[in-house]
Amino acid sequence: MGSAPSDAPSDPPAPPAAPGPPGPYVADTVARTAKILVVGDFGVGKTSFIGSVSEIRPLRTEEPITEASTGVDDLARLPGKTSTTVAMDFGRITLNPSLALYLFGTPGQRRFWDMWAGLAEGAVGVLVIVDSRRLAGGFDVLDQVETHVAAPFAVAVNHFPDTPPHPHDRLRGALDLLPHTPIVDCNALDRDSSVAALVALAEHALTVREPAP
Ligand SMILES: Nc1nc2c(ncn2[C@@H]2O[C@H](COP(=O)(O)OP(=O)(O)OP(=O)(O)O)[C@@H](O)[C@H]2O)c(=O)[nH]1
Ligand SMILES: [Mg+2]
Repeated sequence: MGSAPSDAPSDPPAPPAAPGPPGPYVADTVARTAKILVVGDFGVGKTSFIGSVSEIRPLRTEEPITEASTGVDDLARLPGKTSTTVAMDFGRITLNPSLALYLFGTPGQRRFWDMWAGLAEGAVGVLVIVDSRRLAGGFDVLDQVETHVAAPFAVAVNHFPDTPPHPHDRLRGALDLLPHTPIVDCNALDRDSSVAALVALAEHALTVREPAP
């Protein structure tokens, strides 16, 4: 006749799951999570940055660049760029066994900058990425962040191969940054340097929230 029901008392217990690399679920050791906003001008490397650090397959909203971009978005230094973020990027990184960061990336085209304030809701820190070849674009981005986002920020200079490194004191002056605002160099395509930028931001955000006695 029929076979025994699968939940019969004689069924052996399932073996424990083998430990492995971070999967889709947050590790049991994680006690705190924090939301981080990743912002920057058009094509500075936000999507690349989140893609290189995320331990889960990042959520992307890439669409082909259309003629509406002509004369508006600076594609001169981005010959291989054929798509752009139209809503957001999302990724996750477990920074240490007890802390995971949720990364929300903004769209870079200026007609989408109104979305930033909504995406920033609940963020504890903002990573402002600037393109080492187009520093001037960072000025408007910082203005937008200071006006519409109430969270501490750090600046990550995404270093493209055809530019010399910028001394941080000159950069601080050029972008009119406060003395305590962290500046870090990174390569958005390189995981280690991108993680280092997030660590600098996390440390800064914690210092601002919990100032030393
Ligand atoms: N060589 C080099 N190329 C980079 C680096 N970061 C990004 N790129 C390239 O620059 C282009 C733009 O990168 P994206 O990550 O799409 O930039 P984005 O800021 O997300 O762009 P939008 O969403 O359109 O604003 C891509 O072709 C990347 O491969 C970098 O550090 N070095
Ligand atoms: Mg993007």
